[in-house]
Amino acid sequence: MKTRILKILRNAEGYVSGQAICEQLGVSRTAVWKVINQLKEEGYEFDAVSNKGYRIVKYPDILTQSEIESQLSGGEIVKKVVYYDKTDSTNNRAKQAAEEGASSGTLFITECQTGGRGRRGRSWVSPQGNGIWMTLLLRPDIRPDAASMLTIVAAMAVAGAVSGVIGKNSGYAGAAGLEEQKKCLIKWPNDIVLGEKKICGILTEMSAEPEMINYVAVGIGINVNTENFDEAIRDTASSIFVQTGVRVKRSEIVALFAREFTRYYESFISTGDLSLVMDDYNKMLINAGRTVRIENGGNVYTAKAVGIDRCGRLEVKDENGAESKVIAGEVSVRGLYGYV
Ligand code: BTX
Repeated sequence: MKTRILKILRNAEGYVSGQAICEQLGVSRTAVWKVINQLKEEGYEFDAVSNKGYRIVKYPDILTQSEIESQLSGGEIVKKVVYYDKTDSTNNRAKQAAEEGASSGTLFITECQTGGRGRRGRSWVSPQGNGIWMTLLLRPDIRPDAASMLTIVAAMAVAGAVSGVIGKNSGYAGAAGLEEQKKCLIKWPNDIVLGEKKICGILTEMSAEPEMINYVAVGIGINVNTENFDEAIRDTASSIFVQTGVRVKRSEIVALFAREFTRYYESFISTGDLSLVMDDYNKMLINAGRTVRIENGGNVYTAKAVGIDRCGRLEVKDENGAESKVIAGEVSVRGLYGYV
């Protein structure tokens, strides 16, 4: 009921009377009043005027189930949000819930991870209060070898959502003389970069039979309002706030991510590959047209990145114009002089 009341208030043009909420939801005045008090405790601020009703004047920067679900339309792939104040890793929560039968479209999200994981055993720094640490559980009807493309789909959705939210919020940031809006780009295959620094990483894990996927857990970590980074990652890591000077509400990014993900995911599922979305991806690809250094085991070479193909492989051209394709997971791609 909290989500439904929040949604009514959020979508209202002006004030909404307690009576109108009661009638719409078929609940008592006391029940509404209780929820409003709970929301106040969570940090929502109301303007309450007699004869008119309630209006939310300030939203807290929180990631609770009702804060996020009240911003979804119902048409998204994300159907349900499970929130934790703190957990070891949302990928662990998603995988455990998946084993216990949780449905596709459940999003696990937390304020703080104590054991955030990156790829290949690396760790992911996930402090309290300023980032988005979330995992989307999916049960797609695709071949297991196509699952890695979901990482590409998720990367596009994050880049689209971050660009969208910065764009929306920098309207007034621009007026305050802050830095111009920056576009969020992707470093192949799945690092999201802003101002050439990494603001997001994606860890996709899967449980499958030879011919069938049980589930995929797409874990996404986004540095949103982080101001300081550990010494070890300071050179490459950044946040939306550091890069743009704009503080955005994290739940807005999650809600827009859910919409963007749905759009790209549906295209992906309809063909089983990236043919309908690769042009969009290549427009967001920071490596495109740049020389990259490719490390494949002991074999290190440089080549110019062109773009991805419909399977998500990176097409590169060496100095003699010879083309080849790089497969994610086997190689490391860096810029010639640094991270990109
Ligand atoms: P990755 O292997 O590409 O990146 C890990 C590397 O990135 C680390 O070794 C470190 O150098 C750097 N790094 C660590 N923390 C951060 C950070 N906060 N910002 C920028 N750089 C950092 C990327 O792996 C996959 C990350 C997925 C994280 C999500 S969070 C929700 C979900 N739960 C979970 O445990 N992991 C995923």
